[in-house]
Amino acid sequence: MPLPTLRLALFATCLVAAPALAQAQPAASQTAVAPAAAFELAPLAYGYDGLEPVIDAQTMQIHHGRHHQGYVNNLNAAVAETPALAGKSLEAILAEVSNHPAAVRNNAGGHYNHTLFWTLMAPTDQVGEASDGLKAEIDKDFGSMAAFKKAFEAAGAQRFGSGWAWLVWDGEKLAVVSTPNQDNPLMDDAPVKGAPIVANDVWEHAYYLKHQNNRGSYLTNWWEVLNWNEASRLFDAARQD
Ligand code: MN3
Repeated sequence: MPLPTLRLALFATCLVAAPALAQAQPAASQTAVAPAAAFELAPLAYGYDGLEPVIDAQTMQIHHGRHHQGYVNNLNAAVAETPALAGKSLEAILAEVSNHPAAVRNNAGGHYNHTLFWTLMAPTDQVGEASDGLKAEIDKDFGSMAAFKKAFEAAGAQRFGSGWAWLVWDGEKLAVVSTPNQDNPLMDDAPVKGAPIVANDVWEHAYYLKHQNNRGSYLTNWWEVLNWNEASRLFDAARQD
């Protein structure tokens, strides 16, 4: 066999062998072919039992490992089917979400909201308290911390079915709002837009195992795990934008 032909034959052998190698190393193969912008589920900064007794470990495990993972998987599938979304950040997708199908809306919202939600909670001995700046703004816009909490709990309690309660900075003041399903204040068609400062998931899957049908019990106890350090950081960042 002339040398160039031999080289071609060897090259062809390598090509044929490549899929077998890939099968032998599925993890490496998946990494190599995954789209660069695929969204991923980040681990929690605390254990699944870290929010006990307010939120039980089994609820956290199912909520993070199954529900949130489901949003991530479905968002990646929706992005793969929508070339216009390729390479876009989550925030950029939310800012134009009214142009896209419900699968994009629900799963982009679900991924954003839950990613934020996990960071806005912490074990009770690590939650800190609202910064002086955030406290002053809450007093200014709601009258008192107690009045803010009451308004936030009411927004969560009045949301029928699934949805979220939010504290948002609209650029001039703080406001309490509620959104249905996985909608959020970053969406281009949100009735109230702004930077999320506090967010609470009020769908039953967030609390049902421990609090059953008593959403009010979940809402009033949830303050014990609200990560004020993170809420204060978000408020400072939003005011500087
Ligand atoms: Mn949820």
